[in-house]
Amino acid sequence: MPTKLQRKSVEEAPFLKEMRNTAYNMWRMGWDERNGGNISYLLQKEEVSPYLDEEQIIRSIPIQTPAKELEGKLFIVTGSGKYFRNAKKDPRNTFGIIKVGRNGESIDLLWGLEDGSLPTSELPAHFKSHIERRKLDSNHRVIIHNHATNLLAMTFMHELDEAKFTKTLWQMCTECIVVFPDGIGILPWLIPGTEEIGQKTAEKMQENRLVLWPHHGIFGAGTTIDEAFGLIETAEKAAQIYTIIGDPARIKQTITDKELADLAKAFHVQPRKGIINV
Ligand code: 2HA
Ligand code: ZN
Repeated sequence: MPTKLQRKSVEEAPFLKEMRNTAYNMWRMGWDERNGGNISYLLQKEEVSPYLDEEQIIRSIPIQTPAKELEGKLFIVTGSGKYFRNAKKDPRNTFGIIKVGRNGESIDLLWGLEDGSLPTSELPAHFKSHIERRKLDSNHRVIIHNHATNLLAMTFMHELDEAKFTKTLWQMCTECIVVFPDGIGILPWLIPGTEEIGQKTAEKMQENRLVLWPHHGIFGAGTTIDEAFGLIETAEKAAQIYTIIGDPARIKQTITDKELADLAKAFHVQPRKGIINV
């Protein structure tokens, strides 16, 4: 009989530390009041195997929206109703490590969510967005949703036209066009947690890694947590400048279209079409 593999405690896993820090930092930024926000992070089998046996299922959870493309994939996710304020002190209840079951019709819990809670209520938007982003980039791994304050405020003050919104953000900080040349997708107002908002978010993710939910929050995608967080952080900073300005009538000068085009060229990025007029 082979000796049973000695596995390490999940609490030592670098991916769990990253999730704890990220969720807690988002709360500190004021972007995740109460149980606001959610994160899902695709894990490689080699990352998980030192800590967990994929065959040891704690419970199986049916999902309304099959995600066949993700069958067998492992994720660490935030739980439904979880307060990110508690992410550091209570990881075993705040997070869950899940494996997507056969045909993507259920998920198997391997660790966490110890109080019997479910994965994030926004799982349809996360899973569908992962599927779309992975079609475009096989390194894609992370979806983050939060209620970034100034982006949310901007959805009351600014026209919800994607091209105009993107251009305003690009003009607020020089780095923006370099960080998100693909711009920002904007949905109409929709009920959160639904299949519909999940589907529409994922459709926007075919073009942009940032998707704005008016009067609610933002979704960001990335190959790493740093990248997805940094993307949201950069757009939120631009939105903060916009809200500090307060009234567009106060703007005396801005980054010109020619300067935006020069920036894109200097940093070798392809800006979304139809925004810069040069
Ligand atoms: O409560 O942010 O969109 C979690 C959410 C739902
Ligand atoms: Zn939300």
